[in-house]
Amino acid sequence: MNKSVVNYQLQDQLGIITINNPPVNALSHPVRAGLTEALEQAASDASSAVLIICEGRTFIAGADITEFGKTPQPPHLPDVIEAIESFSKPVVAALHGNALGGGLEVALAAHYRCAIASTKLGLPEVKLGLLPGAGGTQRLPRVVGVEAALDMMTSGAPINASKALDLGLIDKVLEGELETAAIDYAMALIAEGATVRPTSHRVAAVPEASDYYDQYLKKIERKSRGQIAPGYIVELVELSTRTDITAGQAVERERFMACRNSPQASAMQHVFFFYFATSKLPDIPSDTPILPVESVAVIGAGTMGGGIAMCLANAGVPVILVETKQEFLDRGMGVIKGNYATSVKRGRFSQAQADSFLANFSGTTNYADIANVDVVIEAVFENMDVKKEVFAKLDQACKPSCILATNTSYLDVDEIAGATNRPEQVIGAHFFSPANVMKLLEVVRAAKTSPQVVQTFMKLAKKIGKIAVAVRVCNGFVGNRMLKGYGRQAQLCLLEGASPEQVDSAMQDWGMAMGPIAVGDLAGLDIGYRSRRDQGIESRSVKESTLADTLVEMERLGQKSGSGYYRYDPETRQRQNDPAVESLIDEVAATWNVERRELSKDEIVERLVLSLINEGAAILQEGIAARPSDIDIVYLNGYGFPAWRGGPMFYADTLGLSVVVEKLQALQSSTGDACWTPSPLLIELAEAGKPLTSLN
Ligand code: 3H9
Repeated sequence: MNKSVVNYQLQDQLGIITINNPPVNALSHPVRAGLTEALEQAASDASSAVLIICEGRTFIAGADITEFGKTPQPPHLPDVIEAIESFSKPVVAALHGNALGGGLEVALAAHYRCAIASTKLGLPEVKLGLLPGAGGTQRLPRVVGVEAALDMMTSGAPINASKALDLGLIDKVLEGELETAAIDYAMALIAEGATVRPTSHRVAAVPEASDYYDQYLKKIERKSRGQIAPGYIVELVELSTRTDITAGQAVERERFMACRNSPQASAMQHVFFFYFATSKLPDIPSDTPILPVESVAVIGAGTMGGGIAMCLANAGVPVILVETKQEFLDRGMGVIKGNYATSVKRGRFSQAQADSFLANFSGTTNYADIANVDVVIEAVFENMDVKKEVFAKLDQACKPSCILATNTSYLDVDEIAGATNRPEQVIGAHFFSPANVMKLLEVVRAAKTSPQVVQTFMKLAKKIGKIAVAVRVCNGFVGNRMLKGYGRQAQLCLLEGASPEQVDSAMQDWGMAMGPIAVGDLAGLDIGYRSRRDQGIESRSVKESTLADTLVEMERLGQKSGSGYYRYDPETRQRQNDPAVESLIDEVAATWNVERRELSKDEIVERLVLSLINEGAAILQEGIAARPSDIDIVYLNGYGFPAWRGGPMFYADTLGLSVVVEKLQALQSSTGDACWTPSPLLIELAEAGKPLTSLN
């Protein structure tokens, strides 16, 4: 047996199998081999039961992603899992950290399961374009029932230990230190004379409604649009209720292989693999010392500031909220308290947790009170003069080692840093709204930001649960800069003949979470309107923003005012097409001498997606993003790009860069629009026959 990754010892009557395969005890080949050998040893010794437990920060977090795409070496995971389930003595799995994917499948084959309270349990394979391939689709419904199994597997979202206990996924929540509590539990089972309890012998109840599975597919239609794995999962769960595990697993294997060999799985695994790379910056050594962050001040208690403060407080970081007047502070705190109350009502947090988060808040209207904080995150109005004034004051008020971060979605962070005497301590932080929900964070490295400050902020971002992508300064950074061209094409498609509904459904059917026109209505059309005026662009002076300017001036601001590009039902908020907008589009098109015509779905998709790709390539060439995968991570986590297409840069490779260049050139010659000039990087790579992902 490979002693270093799997160890076996007999302690009293208990055989203890300990897995130690940092960082996340993934089921690499030596772990599978070690587990098999340990079971063989336990089969013939004096043990009465076996405990499977992990060292380090987590139980098994799944199959080993570094083995993806390689020829699997025996023993294969389904065989190891079968050996656990058919073991002649009771097997107990003790979980902590994350029991995910193959890890939870191992636990499902054990006869008894216990977990410490902070454990997360899940089958996230669907996020990798896969389905649980080691019996999970057949065992989970037998343990938790059809509905909960479907929810867990089609969403990929983990559940916590208390929910797992309610569902019967674990038998006990352990208190105290993991190993001691797990051994006590296993010894108690031995003392009770507990017997083996193979999961495969259990039967999942058949749902009463005859159209149950059709209804379920309908329910998940929007979230799983375009993906193949969720449909297979539903089919396999249904199978688990009417067949034995051997037959069920045979079909599971076939479906797993179909998923594994699909382009979707390659795309999603590409994203997954490079997701871990985003926190590693090519030019900053990973051992760069980081600065201590014991407390943070957030300037501005509005929607953004409040959301950012909640992320910090939830991660246990004391936060001082700073406002100009007590009444603004009170209002901000009121909203925060309301948000926590809603979360408690929805079961996201317990009252005790919410209370402990709230205890991390304090407030002030006096900058002198933040003299000793380690980090300040400014979240005031998006206006350069206001921000510069705040930064000059912060520079005076805060200790020299304090990091000063500005939350901005497009402003020049170098200019803001220039308002201080410590530009090396200034960094940008583009949070996405709502900040306490959205995971993406663009960390903007200004010209003089020190590596230590960048590293510290990236670590802080991870601590507060963000997916942080480091970017450089330019208007709109990565995400919004690319969005500008994408949004422009959407507007031009409207003028040239498409309706809002046609543009939105083309993009949604292609896989985007929402169409661009509906996103505009959701965000509020006044935001773009204000930003254009801030940039000195006169209302209705630009072809592609004339329609939006006109709508705002008609007080059609989007969902919040009940109408924008669409009308919204005041009760249901359901959107309806509005003939008045159709006529308005005709008028605007006539003003700009645009002849309206029929646009196909394909044309709409091609123009919008190609504009993302071309701008993304320009961003790479300018060094605004360090890697193509960073751009993909931004688009998947902040802009609703379909994960199964891998992100705009990965998708460009699947089209082939020479095809991309040809299409751009064709658009350029048919429209004469400079936006279609192919980025030199695309031409260079296409000529060399290399994909964008070769730059990762
Ligand atoms: C599966 O199981 C399929 C089966 O059904 C098929 C059966 C046939 N393997 O995120 P972190 C590394 S599919 C290898 O910063 P955290 C990661 O690269 C799999 N390595 O930590 C990083 O390395 P480094 C289903 C892995 O504490 C380090 O761990 N499983 C794996 O914030 C730390 O990562 C999943 O989808 C892996 N599977 O979060 C779980 N996972 O330090 C995926 C991580 O060198 N993993 N690493 O950069 C996660 O969600 C998070 O990593 C986890 C820990 C929540 C576990």
